Amino acid sequence: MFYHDQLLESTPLPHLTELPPLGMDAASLARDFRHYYTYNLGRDRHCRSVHYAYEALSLALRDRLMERWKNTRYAYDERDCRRGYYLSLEFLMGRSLGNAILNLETHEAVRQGLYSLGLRLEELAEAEHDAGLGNGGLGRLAACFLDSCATLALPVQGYGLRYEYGMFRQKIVDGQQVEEPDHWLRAGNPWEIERPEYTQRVPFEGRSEFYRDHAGETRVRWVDSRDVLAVPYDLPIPGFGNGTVNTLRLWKAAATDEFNLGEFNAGLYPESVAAKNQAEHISMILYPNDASENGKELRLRQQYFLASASLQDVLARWGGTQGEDFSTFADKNVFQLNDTHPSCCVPELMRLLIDQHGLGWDEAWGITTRTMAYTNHTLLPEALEKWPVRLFQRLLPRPLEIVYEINARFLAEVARHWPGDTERQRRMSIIEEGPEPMVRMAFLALVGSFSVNGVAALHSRLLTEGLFRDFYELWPAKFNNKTNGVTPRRWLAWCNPALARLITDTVGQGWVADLPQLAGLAPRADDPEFRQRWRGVKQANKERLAALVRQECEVEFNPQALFDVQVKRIHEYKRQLLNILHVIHLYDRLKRGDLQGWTDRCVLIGGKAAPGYFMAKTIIKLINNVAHVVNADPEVGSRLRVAFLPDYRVSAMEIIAPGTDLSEQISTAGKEASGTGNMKFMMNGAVTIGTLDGANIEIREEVGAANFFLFGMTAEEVEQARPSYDPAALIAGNEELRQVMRLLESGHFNQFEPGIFDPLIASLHSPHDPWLTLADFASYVEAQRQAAQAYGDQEHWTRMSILNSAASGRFSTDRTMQEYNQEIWHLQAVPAEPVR
Ligand code: 26Q
Repeated sequence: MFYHDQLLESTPLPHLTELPPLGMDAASLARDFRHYYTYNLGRDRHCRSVHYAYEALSLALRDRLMERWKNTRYAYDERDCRRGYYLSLEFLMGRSLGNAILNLETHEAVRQGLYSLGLRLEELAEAEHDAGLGNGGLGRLAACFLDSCATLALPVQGYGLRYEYGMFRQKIVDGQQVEEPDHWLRAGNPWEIERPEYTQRVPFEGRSEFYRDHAGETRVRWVDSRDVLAVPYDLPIPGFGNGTVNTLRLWKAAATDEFNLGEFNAGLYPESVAAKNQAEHISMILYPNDASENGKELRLRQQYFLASASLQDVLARWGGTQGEDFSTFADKNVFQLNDTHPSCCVPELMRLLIDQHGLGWDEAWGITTRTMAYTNHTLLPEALEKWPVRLFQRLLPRPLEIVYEINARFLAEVARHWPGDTERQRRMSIIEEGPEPMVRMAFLALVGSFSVNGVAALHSRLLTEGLFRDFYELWPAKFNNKTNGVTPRRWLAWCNPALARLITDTVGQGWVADLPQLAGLAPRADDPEFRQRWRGVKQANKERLAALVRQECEVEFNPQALFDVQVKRIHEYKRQLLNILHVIHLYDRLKRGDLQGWTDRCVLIGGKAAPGYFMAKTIIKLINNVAHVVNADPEVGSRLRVAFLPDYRVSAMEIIAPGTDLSEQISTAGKEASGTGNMKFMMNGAVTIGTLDGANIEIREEVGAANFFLFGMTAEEVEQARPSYDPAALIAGNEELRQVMRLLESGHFNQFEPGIFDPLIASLHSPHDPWLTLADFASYVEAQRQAAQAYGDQEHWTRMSILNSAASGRFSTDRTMQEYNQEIWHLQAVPAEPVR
């Protein structure tokens, strides 16, 4: 019995929750602000902490969201519409205040209301701690998807975990990454609503047993399990200007009462509290690894916890209206799995339907494979999730039985399709045989889904040719592409208000919810007066970025110089190392006095390394050491500046993207599934220097080859070159590269730290370097030369900048979500009642 289980004795009157709409004007907002500040937070004019002002404003705005939230729920319920669920272990939401203001279209009223109180919105907005519940691309994509679904009025709900600790905070100490815990909830979170009345119960461990039910049927149940409670916290997801507010439901793990009672009464108080802790650990921390974390029990617990709690939640709602009739369940529900992380959903939906609701295998399998859809985000073999069968067996005995049964039936189908081809059965089996048998989660997701998609055209094609080739031959119609995007609300309208104003003055305001309208900017690229205004905006944004760099890195960036930026997770395949080799080359040129066609340049690199990823951490150290040497050299002066920005995160990108001239997208071709930072930069008028990888290819197609600095091998060339890759010959054949390697190997950047860069040097020399870093050096340097030259002609550069922004219309997640909806989900938009 919980406190929320006790019900009112009488049925409340309908008007219990009937209220007049809240005012959206400055005076109403200021009044509610004062109300919250005074009565709810208990602060007065003596309190100078900006946090409480932020909180009071957030609560006032949350009220405005709340009435739209309720209307949206009612609209969905009344229409009894088909619904989508986006399941993800990560939602990298960043800050919510600005997003709420933008999407409620109440910026001006808020600004004025605060002004009447002597407060400044920017200052309050910056007091909000980022919700860093994700590693990088995959997590941020989930957040952008939710924004677009709400804007399109699609009935889509997010399901995730409410990590107590988000992505670690990165400090740089002596040039090295130091991780600090991100206790983001310490100051409370005004954006979440706890809903304990929808708590679910998730089993672990124990065993399964047969029994006979009332009708004499043999059935299976999971017994002696150790259960953990899943308590939901809901976050509002406002659409842009349309009155829709969707939901992101995040689960927190809590111990059941048994933990508190059983052992406690037996006099085992410490043991009882320890068990309680173990249960609550499940939602304690986000794994900070953006390639898979192999074999970590807690991670598998998290994944199953999300899958089970979310599916039970959906089934409970279903039961509330349909009882035990599942005949239309698959017509009314669709689950999109964000990579394999939630792929326990496949056996879990089977288990719930069969064990809890008494369906037969075939009916349950029909429902599962008509409701599950899987998105793949990587081709890197080391990032493909596999779990030891032994661990699966101990933690999830009943789901494992179901996985075995799914596999047996699937392999029978393979055998029918390719009679006698046992090699193919071995290759395609969900269970990888060997000394330590493994569950292949990608195959599990694929077999259990009706749709499998990659995240950019190249990536989707490579999936069907490589990793999933056998499956593509078996089920070609399952495979499709959905090129990623980013939300133009956060990534242009909010983060770049000056450019947004200029764009609206030029093409009208429709672009915010219809990004292809940016194409209307293109003709203006030839207008010198327009170019001057565009340049003025970029200049101001570069000053804002320079201020951030000054504050965080203590490095002075000259806003007249070319701002050359690479921000993303640190990974060998993303080749931050290639970037820094180019920086060393520029430094070498300056030392040699080679100033021919020189363009002053400020290089900014930022990103987090997984705490256990030694090479990535060494790359961070090298960037910092090179920055130190270059910035301190009087011969270099202001011609070249280098900075490593600590703690790269969503709110930092909101300042970085608008202030960037040149966007570095330089991964080894065939390795970056899509990339989404590339799109944020493009939208904000940066020009890309990049390889033919991921969505870069589509970016270049949209903007035209003349407005993109292309270099490097294609994905096919990379695979052809691999066997004969010869770094020694590349070094010997390129004087500039020889000088760079000489400087690096002489210890010039580690004078008092002998040998620390040896592992990086060795990887560059290795013929087995998986990323073929040196193969693209010459063409990279050449493309950089062209970029520098282009920047030297400011009229020409500004033209390219405008054309990039103008051509970015395709990279809105509004387009991406429309494609998911038309080709996978088939949901009807349900416009919300306007709040009058
Ligand atoms: C898996 C198992 C255990 C622990 C951690 C993980 C894990 C966590 C995060 C594995 C992978 C990730 C994140 C992957 C990711 O961000 N991929 C990126 O997804 C973007 C959105 O589709 C693409 O644009 C990027 O190209 C891709 O690298």
